[in-house]
Amino acid sequence: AVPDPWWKHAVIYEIYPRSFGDSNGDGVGDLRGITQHLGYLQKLGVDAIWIAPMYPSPQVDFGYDIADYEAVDPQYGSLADFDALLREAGRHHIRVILDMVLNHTSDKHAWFVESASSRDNPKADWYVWNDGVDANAPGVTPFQKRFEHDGKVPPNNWESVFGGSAWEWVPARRQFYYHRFYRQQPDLNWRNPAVEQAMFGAMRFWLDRGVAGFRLDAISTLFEDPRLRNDPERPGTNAQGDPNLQSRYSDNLPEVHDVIRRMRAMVDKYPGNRVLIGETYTPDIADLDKWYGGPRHDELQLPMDMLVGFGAKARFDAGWFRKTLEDSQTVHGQPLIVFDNHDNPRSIDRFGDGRHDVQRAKAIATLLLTTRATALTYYGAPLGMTTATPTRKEDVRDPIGITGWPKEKGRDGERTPMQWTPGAQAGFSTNPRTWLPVNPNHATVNVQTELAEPGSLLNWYRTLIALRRANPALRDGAMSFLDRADPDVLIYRREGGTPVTVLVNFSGEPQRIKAGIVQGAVRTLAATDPALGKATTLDGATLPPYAAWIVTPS
Ligand code: TEU
Repeated sequence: AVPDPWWKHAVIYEIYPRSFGDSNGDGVGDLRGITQHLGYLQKLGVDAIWIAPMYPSPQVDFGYDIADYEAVDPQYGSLADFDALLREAGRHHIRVILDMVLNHTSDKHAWFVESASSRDNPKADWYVWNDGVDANAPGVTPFQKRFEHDGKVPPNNWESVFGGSAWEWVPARRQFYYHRFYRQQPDLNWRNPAVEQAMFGAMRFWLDRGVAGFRLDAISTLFEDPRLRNDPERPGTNAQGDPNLQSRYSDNLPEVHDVIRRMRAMVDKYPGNRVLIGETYTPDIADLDKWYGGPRHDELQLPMDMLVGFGAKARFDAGWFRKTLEDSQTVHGQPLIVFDNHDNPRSIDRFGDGRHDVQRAKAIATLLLTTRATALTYYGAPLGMTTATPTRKEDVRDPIGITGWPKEKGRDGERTPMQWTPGAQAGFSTNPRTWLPVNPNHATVNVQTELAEPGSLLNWYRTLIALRRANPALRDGAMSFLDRADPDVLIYRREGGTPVTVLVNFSGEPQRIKAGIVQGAVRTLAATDPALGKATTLDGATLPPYAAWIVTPS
């Protein structure tokens, strides 16, 4: 039989390269800093790292504004450093996944500089240009009028995800260009086949070097509504309300799926099961399923399921997780679940109550690593690093926080330096001036201290990852929920030669397990409370507050 592709069982670890390890003492993380810490990642049990963009960039959006897709930003190192990282990662049995930003480039990319220079240059049609409309034309909204230039306003009311109009005026062309994100991130025109060719070429550049695949940034918004219809206006604001719900007419258009199918065919020509992961914030599971290609299954292998961990109603609740995890099993492919990334406050804070945060984080880790899903984690999450949101405007680095202060404080809080030791700069850098301040809680929340504490969150992650690797049911088995009405305790069974049952108490009270849920004698594979390990049956056993318990028939 053909063995399952590696990504089906993987633990994937997102690295924000500015914040992981600083090898040259400039206060900013770099590629060698990642290479130096591969031993730690191997010990944790990570199968692959996804590195957020490390290409040359003006760093307006910290790398998500790319100025050259086929090189490394000098502040992160060189192409030789990248090749060394790839080689060393291989020695540690860790694959490397890169971030690919296809929706837009930096406004400093040579393509855009050329495109913006005139209406008739060779790249004139590589971005989304528009003449705009007369400021006095019928139907022009007050929002559009705020962006008037020489009697022209943007062609519609579309808003940038990061605020303001999504259209920016360029005097040299006397036209507007479209930017879904910052104005320094002009959208590429994917209706021009030359754009697809160039971007696929960039992907091949890295595939040829040996990367294991890509995480596709903002993939649902490659195409815009050709009719440029206005988004619905909301009183007091312009069109959009929810930054994670894409604009009404320009999200998930059929054209993007054609691109992905061609991309998948290209990637599949490479040996070694290269993988396409999508940043797919979707409103519901049916929408998510489209990203797999539905029953044809010819698009992304791993679109991210953002519903379990980031859904609008996500809360620390057995019912919420039972419902969304059950939904995640209905897609035409392997689910990929995620609780943490570089765009959202850390899950330990979102799901914590301020008093039992580490216990609750262990429950979340249990879901991440023992349900039937590929697991995506984020640097610092296994330590319980917390969100350190700036409290003063002058400390903010993320432009969202700079322009939106004090309403928006930006994403710096979830991007602070990795906490390796209790020492200076948490062992991240020798330079006291790190690009974001080191969280003072590194005195206790750090790799060195937690490795030495048997009950630490980090050691719970290590236990779960090791178990997931070694146990066929946890690695691969089908999942079904037991006692589906219980409001406090989540119980699920993973099938296999020897089945495994996982129990998680989501309440702050002890919970007695109902008789007959799991019959027969059991043996503990792992438990957050060592006392549970002594039990030989689940009948009548009691789960302490927030406990997680993993058993198998004895
Ligand atoms: O994010 C895309 C995205 O959907 C954002 O709107 C995200 O929801 C927002 O950052 C939350 O505050 C990706 C990257 O993950 C993000 O870091 C980039 O800023 C963005 O694309 C533009 O490239």
